[in-house]
Amino acid sequence: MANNFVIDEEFIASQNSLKADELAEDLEYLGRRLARRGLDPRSFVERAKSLRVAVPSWGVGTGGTRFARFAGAGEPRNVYEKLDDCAAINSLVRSTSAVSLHIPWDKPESAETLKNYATARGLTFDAMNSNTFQDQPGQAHSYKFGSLSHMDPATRRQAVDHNLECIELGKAIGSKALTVWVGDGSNFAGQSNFRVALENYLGSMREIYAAVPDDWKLFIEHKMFEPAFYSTVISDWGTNYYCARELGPKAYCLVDLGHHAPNVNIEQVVSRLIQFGKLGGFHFNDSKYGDDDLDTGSVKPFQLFLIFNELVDAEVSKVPGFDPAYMLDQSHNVTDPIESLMSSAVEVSRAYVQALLVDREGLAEAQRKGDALLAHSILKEAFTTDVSAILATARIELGGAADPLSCYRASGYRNEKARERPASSVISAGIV
Ligand code: PSV
Ligand code: MN
Repeated sequence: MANNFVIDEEFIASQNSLKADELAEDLEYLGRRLARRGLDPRSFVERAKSLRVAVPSWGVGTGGTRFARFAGAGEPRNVYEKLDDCAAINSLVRSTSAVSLHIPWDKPESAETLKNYATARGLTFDAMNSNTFQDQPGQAHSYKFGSLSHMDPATRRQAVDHNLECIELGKAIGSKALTVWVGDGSNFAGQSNFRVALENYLGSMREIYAAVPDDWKLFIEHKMFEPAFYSTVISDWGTNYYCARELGPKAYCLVDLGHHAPNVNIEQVVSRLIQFGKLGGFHFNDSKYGDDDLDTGSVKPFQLFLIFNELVDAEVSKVPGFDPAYMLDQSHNVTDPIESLMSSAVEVSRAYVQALLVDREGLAEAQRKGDALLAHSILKEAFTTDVSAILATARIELGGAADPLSCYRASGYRNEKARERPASSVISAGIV
């Protein structure tokens, strides 16, 4: 342990005491504001404490673009160091106790060792992610022209087997879901037969589905473009929904916020999937142009709020089977990934609590009367309420930081890791 610096609880508590007066003042003001509406901030603190969002193992390293990757100091060099960083994030924000792994990037030598390592740090494993969008050394068949939808049955077989391997590893480490995203598609009109490609994909997915344990979920990600730029096989939520329905009750649609055409009404997509009983979960991130993988809530916080407005609407309406999984999926090119993941997790909680503040009866009444502006202003009132004090209180009560960013910076964690983890000389590029 001497060579594995952690941000301990005593340090967090001492940092929190520096913020105590400020927080008490903010909470009192917010309490008075909410009391005018007959609301008690306490109940929102409890709700904030219950929200969980998983962090992606691949998000704790510095990301890159297809042009370059500018490595950061003290980056994790293996899955164990990634878990250390995930544990640091969770120690401060307390809403990210689950980690989503990507295989083979995170393939351990021993599943048991990995599981024990995570457990010792208060972490569990969220959805497993398979990777058939890259070739691995020594692989018999290339994914250059697709994987689960490939024209060659042997390539499809290999891609299916990889997913089965992910399920087996997931079972050993306590995961309960598999997320499948394929890069399959085409770059030229005529390159691929759309119908055949989807049939091939479904045939492969049926085999994967059959291996998914009954208490698991199978998440399917749609994505409009990239790396294929003319067409993708699972291009949109409609195709995704069709596939999830074809496969059966364990299959659900996963909405990655960056995977739609610009200006698509994602909150409505979310509502549709809720209504059709197929919303599996999210990969949260934000974007200006495409699948930018920017920090959640950094570009379009109102969109994030509107998505949570749909989620809370489903929660309070007790929609049967509604239980989406929340995950972050981001690429941090110019920030310390730990800082970005912490602030993104906080933004997810913020959107949730703001959505809880929506006067749902007032909204329904305004909708009945066709009062568009009143309906909109009810949403805006919730969205513009600063719930930071509720979020900070929830974190503190769970043992986390009043201000995760300042606490993290004061801890010197990154410098300690830079010392513990000398930079590797490997130059890597790529979206991940
Ligand atoms: C694809 O863009 C994606 O969103 C999928 O979730 C991948 O697994 C992930 O990014 C990692 O690059
Ligand atoms: Mn994703």
